[in-house]
Amino acid sequence: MTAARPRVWVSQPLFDDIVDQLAAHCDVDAVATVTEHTPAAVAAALREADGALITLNERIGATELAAAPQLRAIANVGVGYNNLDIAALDAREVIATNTPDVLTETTADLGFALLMAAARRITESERWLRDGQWQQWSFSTMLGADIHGSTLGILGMGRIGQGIARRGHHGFGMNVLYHNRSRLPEAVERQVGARYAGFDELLAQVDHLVLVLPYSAANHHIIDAAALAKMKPTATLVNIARGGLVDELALADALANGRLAAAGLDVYEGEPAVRPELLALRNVVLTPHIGSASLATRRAMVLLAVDNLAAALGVGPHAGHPPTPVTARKTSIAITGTAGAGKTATGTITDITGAGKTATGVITDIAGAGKSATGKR
Ligand code: 8YV
Repeated sequence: MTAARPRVWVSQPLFDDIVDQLAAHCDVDAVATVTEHTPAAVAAALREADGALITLNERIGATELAAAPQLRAIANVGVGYNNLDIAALDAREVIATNTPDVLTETTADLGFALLMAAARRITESERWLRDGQWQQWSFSTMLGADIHGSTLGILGMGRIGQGIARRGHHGFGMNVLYHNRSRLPEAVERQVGARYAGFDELLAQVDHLVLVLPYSAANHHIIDAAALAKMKPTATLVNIARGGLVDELALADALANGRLAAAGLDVYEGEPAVRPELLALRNVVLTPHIGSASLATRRAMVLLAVDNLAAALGVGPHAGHPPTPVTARKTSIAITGTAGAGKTATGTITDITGAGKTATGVITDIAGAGKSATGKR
């Protein structure tokens, strides 16, 4: 039965004035200091919770769900949600939400900042200067690689990838190539000024490669020694997505041995721990997972997560309609397209957790006059 006031757990200190909005509808248990929660602590915190507002630090899978019988909603503060086992959440019909869109431009900015810092050796130069090594101006000090007019590669062409492409094409006159699971519509390619390339072509052609694809087990270490060997030795690699995409030891080896010129990393496989092999290198710029870390954007992320959580729990102004869900919770939907033979239809889903999205769904139970159905995104 639905509790009158849902109980929610907030896993980290966020912005109190925004999180406090939940208290209008929910009983809130908010963690007051930055905490590294063990899986057992997450499970314990969720034991009596109806919902949770969490960050990428907290992992939720079948074990945590088994300990959380009342749990109905997880609002992830972040666009990436590889900390969540979506299949396990779907199986329990727990709604999960993320925070896309609001962080797109800020994260694309950071990607470009890392690219420029790495290719033009900004942080390396600064360390050298502060160390008192600038004794005399010399023509060959800190020679780097150009950004303008070079070839930019983007692996993963979602919203942030497109933001990087726009910056590269329109701002720096770059020749932009991208590789993605699916090709963008030609009109979008034209708008962002990018051309589709195969994975190997992308690796071989580009002067700078930015990783912006979501992490999954299938693309673990997609940039490994073999991929790095296909890149130009003068190239720059930037990772603003997830650490697990890159074999960091292979990357450190390539950077140390002149097989790759430079790298800019915001994410790490074992973060917050950073491999000593990377820390020892002068030609890698390292930032502590700050892709979305502008004050305005982090506030917008928390606001969206709060809206999502309340809505998924059936309270607040968007009750029942979380703005940005990632799970395909079964619900009653209206298909405005045409239902075809075999109960398969393509249509616009107008009333599901992903409202307004166009979807292809397999209808499993037609409820009325070919218009209302139960289906899956
Ligand atoms: C977040 C991120 O700050 O959105 C993401 O996927 O990696 C960052 O922007 C982080 O997820 C906080 O939970």
